[in-house]
Amino acid sequence: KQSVKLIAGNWKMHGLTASLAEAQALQDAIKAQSVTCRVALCPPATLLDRMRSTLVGGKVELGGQDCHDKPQGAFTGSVSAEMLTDAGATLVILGHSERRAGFGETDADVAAKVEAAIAAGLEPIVCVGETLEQREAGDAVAVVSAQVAGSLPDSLSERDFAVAYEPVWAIGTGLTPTLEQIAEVHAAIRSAIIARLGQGTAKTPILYGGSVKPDNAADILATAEVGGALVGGASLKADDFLKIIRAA
Ligand code: G2H
Repeated sequence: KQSVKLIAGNWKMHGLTASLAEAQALQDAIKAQSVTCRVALCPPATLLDRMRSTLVGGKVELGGQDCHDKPQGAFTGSVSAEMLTDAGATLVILGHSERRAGFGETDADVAAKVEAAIAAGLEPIVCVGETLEQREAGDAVAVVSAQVAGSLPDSLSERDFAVAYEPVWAIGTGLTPTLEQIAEVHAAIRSAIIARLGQGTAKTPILYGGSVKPDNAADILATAEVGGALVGGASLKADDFLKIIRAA
């Protein structure tokens, strides 16, 4: 349904009150230039509400980085999708490899969180990606296709969402796949999304993530089936993130 590129910043566990100045600088720069892509920031949940107040009236969308699959309850330390919405988020990153690897999230867990997110009116960005071991074994396409099939619930077919291809070995390492490798996996992801949810998802954005920087963003964003970027480290400074946004 969408064709405008989405550039989303994933701040991970970085960001205190002082970081709101970076978000403000980003918004001011976007307003001053004619930026046509969608821009989102996904700060720690503690900053969402204040970031909403800081960025009022601008075009920067806000997202969470994870949510629980239940709307509320005795789940100490967790944040629900509805709480993210309440704090100003319209998107949520789900199934990031740091959640899959560090918190044991399975495809079924991710699918349940996606259900919770769409019930709360959030647009999920569902992350998939192979490890270096899987790539070297020639399994990248199979692994990623299986993650897509297992992480996208039926109820997404009528909803806006995005998939992000984030090869685990490219995250925070400065390494990136070749443009040919990105194109190959993005084509496979497109096929897997359509196989799972039908032709209505032929334009669902497939973002690339993993060491996207100002100097490689233009080439990556011009690659076939790359509908945007999920940016970690380079989204923390407004200047760097802006250069990536301008490349979209
Ligand atoms: C991948 C990415 C953002 P970075 O995790 O989700 O981080 O750009 O720092 O590799």
